[in-house]
Amino acid sequence: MSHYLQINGQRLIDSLFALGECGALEGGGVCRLAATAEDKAGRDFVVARMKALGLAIYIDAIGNVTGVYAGEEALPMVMMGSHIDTVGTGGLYDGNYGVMAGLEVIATLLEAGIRPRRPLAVTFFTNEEGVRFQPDMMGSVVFAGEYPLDAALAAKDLDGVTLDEALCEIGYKGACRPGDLSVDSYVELHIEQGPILDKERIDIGVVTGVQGISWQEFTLTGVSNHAGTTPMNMRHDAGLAAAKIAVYARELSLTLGGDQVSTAGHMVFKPNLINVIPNHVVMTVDLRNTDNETLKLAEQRLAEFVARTSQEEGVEITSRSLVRFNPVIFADEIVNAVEDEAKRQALSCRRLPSGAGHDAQFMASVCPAGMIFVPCVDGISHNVKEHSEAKDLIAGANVLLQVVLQRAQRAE
Ligand code: HGY
Ligand code: MN
Ligand code: MN
Repeated sequence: MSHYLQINGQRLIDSLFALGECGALEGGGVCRLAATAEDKAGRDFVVARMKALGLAIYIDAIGNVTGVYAGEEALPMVMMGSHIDTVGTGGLYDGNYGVMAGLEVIATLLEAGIRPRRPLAVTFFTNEEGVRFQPDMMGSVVFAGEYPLDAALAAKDLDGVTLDEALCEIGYKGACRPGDLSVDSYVELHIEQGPILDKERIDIGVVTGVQGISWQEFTLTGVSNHAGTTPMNMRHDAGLAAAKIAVYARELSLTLGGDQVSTAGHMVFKPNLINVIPNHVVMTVDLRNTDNETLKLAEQRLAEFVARTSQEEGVEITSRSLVRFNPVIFADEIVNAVEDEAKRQALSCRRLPSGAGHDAQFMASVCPAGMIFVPCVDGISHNVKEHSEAKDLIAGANVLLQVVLQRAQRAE
């Protein structure tokens, strides 16, 4: 009987639009940075939905929130989840979709009077995006015991506010110890955030793992001087040095090829004036690869280029690692279950790694974990134009429903 069970598609779509009201941007999109008032509004919205479903709610010391639908037996739970914080120019689906689809799965089971053997849970993790506080995937990396709670709570935003203060301010610094839940397996439903499924017209992405991520911050100090009177060979132009690093990062990825990608996403000049040679730049470089050895090679070559540039331009350059996560391979039992279920539902599917970081990459060290992707139009994400078709969102949620239900009926 449960194999013919389907989620309520319209209710899922409506819930995504309703959550999108929290931190809605003029003209579309969402800005719901971690532990801001907008994030609180989103958290309150989801917690209210969890309470309406009668879930037991656990909030831990890093602000992760888990709603649990009790099973027939007190066995380790099957967890669904993702995040509801967004980047500053976010869309309706990145993260939010996995959380709201998880609640929709539980609502569907409740309506059908189905209580699985194992408990089912939906979790949203704190600060997955890592935009306001670093590192990213902060809630899940702390939940997995791979990053110290105190260090995470001490992380400061650009205004010097700590995550600890921000969580207290929004009332989401919980009493539970992160990771204190007994989890059998974790399945995260997410939009692909890349172009492959959309371009190849494929319904379901069977995610094999997640790329390794290296985030570095560089601080460049040169000499500010007059833009008109300073001869070119007497300049110590921090802005030029930063631009050379950004261009080199791109060239490095093209040279290494394969899955290597690089992004210079943040660059702040001082004094940032049209007729003054910049003497101070803070910039970031995001390097990623599915292969750890190549990622290490990319980091090494970038470091060598930075040292050379510092020498050539007479600009002091210091670096700080903000994030360094190894690539992750998901558990065969979850990957195969996702693929089998997509095929059973006569959905086209293909295996692929995730280019974006996800909470699942840390849950993979807690229990067997995996992800289900659905297409997003033109592969656009981290952009207010992020969009996924309702039919794809509903198909993904129906695969999630069956995968987690099968896992939750297992005895051992
Ligand atoms: O950066 C990432 O890949 C994720 O969206 N935090
Ligand atoms: Mn995400
Ligand atoms: Mn994201």
